[in-house]
Amino acid sequence: MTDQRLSRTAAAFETAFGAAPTLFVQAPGRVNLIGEHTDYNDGLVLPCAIDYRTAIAAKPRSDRKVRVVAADYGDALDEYDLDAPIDRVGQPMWANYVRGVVDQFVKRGLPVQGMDMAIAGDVPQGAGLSSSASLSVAVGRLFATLPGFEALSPIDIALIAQASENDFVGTKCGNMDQISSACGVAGHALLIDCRSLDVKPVPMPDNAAIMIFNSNVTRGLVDSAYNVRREQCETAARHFGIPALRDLDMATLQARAAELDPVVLRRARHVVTEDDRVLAAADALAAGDLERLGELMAASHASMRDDFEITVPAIDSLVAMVKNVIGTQGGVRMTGGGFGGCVVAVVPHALVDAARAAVEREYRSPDGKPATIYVCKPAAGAGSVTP
Ligand code: GAF
Repeated sequence: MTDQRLSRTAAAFETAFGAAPTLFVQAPGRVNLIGEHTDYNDGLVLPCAIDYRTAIAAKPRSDRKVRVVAADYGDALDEYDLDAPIDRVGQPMWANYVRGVVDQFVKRGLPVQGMDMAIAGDVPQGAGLSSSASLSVAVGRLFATLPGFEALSPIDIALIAQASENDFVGTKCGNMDQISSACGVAGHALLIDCRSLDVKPVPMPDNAAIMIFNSNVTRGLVDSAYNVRREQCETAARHFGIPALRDLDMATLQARAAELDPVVLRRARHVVTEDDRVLAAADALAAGDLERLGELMAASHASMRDDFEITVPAIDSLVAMVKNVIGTQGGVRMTGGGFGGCVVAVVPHALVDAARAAVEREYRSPDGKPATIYVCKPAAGAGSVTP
């Protein structure tokens, strides 16, 4: 077994349950190239699944018991019965991502059976790279291998994972992270229409690498700030009598700007302009036009900083450091929910080392930490794996 994640899950499984697992699944994290806070506005996003994943080794049981061991959390065990109500637990938090998906399956009347599972992963946690979505999607993908689940598509699994996070875990996220994890295509970004759920793979240019710089700035108050942004977007949509900001255009927004609270106006302007940038960025990526992609990523970052107000000074400085190295030859912006987390850059392979060296030399978080740097490849979505 060469994949380190799989061998760790297999070892944790055998230690905890005294038998060998019979099923292996994995689901990737994601990085969003452009299209931030547009998913819950029914808009457009351009993420890709990354080659950092959550893996599960499992064995179906003949009874109604679920036992889950977390190799990344000291082999902590969570155990429950499918015939009793599945409750949210205070601790450990990871257990809720598994419980929530199982609960969704039960509520949808799917023929869930008992299962032993061991989980391990290498998606950086708390960095905005969707480690939790990858866990939820991996659990969904695991149960989807059982008889009676054949009709579930990758989008169904993504929506079940999102429903679990919304209703069980209590995070009011959109659908981008789960769709990216469930539907990723190796070597491609995904142009996702978060309303129609259409997913269009866009090839990554051969000459470009994806770099992720984790600022190691803790994303404080991220949930409450995220929810406030959502409410402001919903306020703007209600004002215009439309289902979501996806349905607003710039001409209408400009003509009726004076009707809106200035903060709500800025939030709406970010979403409307960001949707346009996503479409243009997908075209630029498909054409291998890194200069145009760079302009769009810069405009996206400025919009997140000035209109949506979700960047922080350390992130702005990290973006400037990378931009200084890549100039017009690629793009860089904050990625994910905001208030810290990661910066993503699409850069020619030839500039990877220079960008890394500049950030290693120049960047420190407010509490003195260097950035953690990843070079990743757009990866395939969740699936079964043969060890
Ligand atoms: C988080 C959410 F989970 C996503 O749904 C999305 O809204 C993103 O923030 C911002 O684009 O990752």
